[in-house]
Amino acid sequence: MQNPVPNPLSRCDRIWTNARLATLDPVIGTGYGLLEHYALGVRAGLIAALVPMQEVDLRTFPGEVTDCQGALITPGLVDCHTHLVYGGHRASDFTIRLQGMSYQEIARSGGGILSTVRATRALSEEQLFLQSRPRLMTLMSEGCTSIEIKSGYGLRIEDELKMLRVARRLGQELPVRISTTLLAAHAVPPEYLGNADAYVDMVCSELIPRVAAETLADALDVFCETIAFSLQQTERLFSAARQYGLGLKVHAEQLSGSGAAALAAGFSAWSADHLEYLDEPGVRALQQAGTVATLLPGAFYFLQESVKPPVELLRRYRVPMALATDLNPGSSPLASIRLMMNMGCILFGLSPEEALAAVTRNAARALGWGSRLGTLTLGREADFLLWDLEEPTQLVCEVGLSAPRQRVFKGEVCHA
Ligand code: DI6
Ligand code: FE
Repeated sequence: MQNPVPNPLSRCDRIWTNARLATLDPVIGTGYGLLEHYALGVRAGLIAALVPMQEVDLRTFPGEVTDCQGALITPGLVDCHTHLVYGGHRASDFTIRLQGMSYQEIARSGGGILSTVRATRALSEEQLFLQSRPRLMTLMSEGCTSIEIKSGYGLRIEDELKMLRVARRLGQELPVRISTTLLAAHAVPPEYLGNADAYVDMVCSELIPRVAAETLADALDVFCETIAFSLQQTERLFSAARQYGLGLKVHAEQLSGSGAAALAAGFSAWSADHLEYLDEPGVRALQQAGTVATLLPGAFYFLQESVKPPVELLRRYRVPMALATDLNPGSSPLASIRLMMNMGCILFGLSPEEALAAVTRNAARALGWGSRLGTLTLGREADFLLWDLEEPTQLVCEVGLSAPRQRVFKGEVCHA
C-alpha cells in the first residue's frame, strides 16, 4: 500500500487557485518560466506550495482561497535604482535643455544635482518624507514590491542621514521592501568645490562609519563620471564601504567611458548601472564577477542620448541585465517601471522575456536579494501580483492600461 502524498497546500495560510504562473524561474524553463493551471500557496510570508490544479483538493482547506480564474501571477516587480527621496523639482533644467544646453553644462554651472541638493537640504525630515511618499506609492501601485532608494541630495553628514532615515521610514510605514543606498558621492558639494578629494576623505572616515553604525544603508554607490568622481576616488570609497560590509553599486559609463564598471566588478559589486559607454573588457569583467548590468532607459531617453548600452554583448556574455526607473528629478522624472520595460525593448533591444526578468529576478540580484525574491519559487518571499491579462508580454507591450488586480506583499494582499 502506498503512503498518502503529503499535500503541501494543507499547511498553507492562504492559496491562489487556477492561476497561470509566470515564475521567471530559470529552472522551470526559458522565457517566463510558465506553469499553466497551477495553485500557489503561502505560509508565514513565503511561497510554500506550487501545485498543478489536478492535484489540488480543497475540501478540507481551512484558509482563504482566491480563485484566479485563469489570470496571470508574476513575481512582484523590483525597481533596483531610484533617487525618489528629494525636495523640489527641475522644471527649469528641462526647459533649458530643450533650448540646447546639455545636462553636463547645467551641472557645471551649479544647477542640476546641486539645485536639488539646495531644495533637499531646506526640507525638514518630515517634509521630505511627505514629499517622497507619493512617488513611492506611484511605483507600488504599478506593482513594485521591492524598491531601492539612494541618498545623494544631502552631501553633508546630517542631510545624507536625513535622506536615509526617510527611506527607511518609508519601508516601515508602507507595505514595500526598501533597500537603501548611500550615494554621498553623487556630486561635489559646494562646501568642497575644487576639493573633491577632501570630501571623499570625509565620506570615508566619517560618513560611512556613521551610516554603518546606525545601519542606515545596505549599499554604497558612486557617480563615477567626468562631472562627478574619478576612478581613483571611486576605488577609495569602495574600499572603505567594503570594510563595513556594505553592498556596492556604481553609476558607470553613463556619459563617457571610464572603466568604472570593471572596477566595480573587481570589488564584486552587486550592480553597475547605466553602461551606455561600456566596452567589451568591461562586459567580460561583469560576467566574471557576476555583477548585474542595470540599464536605465528613462535617463537615456530623457537626456536624449544616442549611444546605447551594448545589449548584444551583455547577452553574449550572459551578464544578467536589470532595468530600473532611475526615478530622480533631473534625468529621469518618470515613475513607471512598466515604461522602463517597454523602453528596454523599444530603445535598447531587449526581448519581452528579458525585460520582465530585468525587473524581477535580475533586479533582485542587483540588490543582493537574488536568492530571496524575484521569482515564484518555493521558499522565496511571497511577493507577487495577480493580473487580468492573457499574456505576460502585455506587461511589457502596454503602459498605463492595467494595474494589478491584487498586490501581495509578504503573503498579504496590500494595495499601495
Ligand atoms: N545619474 C543619474 O541619472 C542621476 N544621478 C546620477 O548619478 C541623475 C540625478 C539628477 O540629475 O538629479
Ligand atoms: Fe541614478
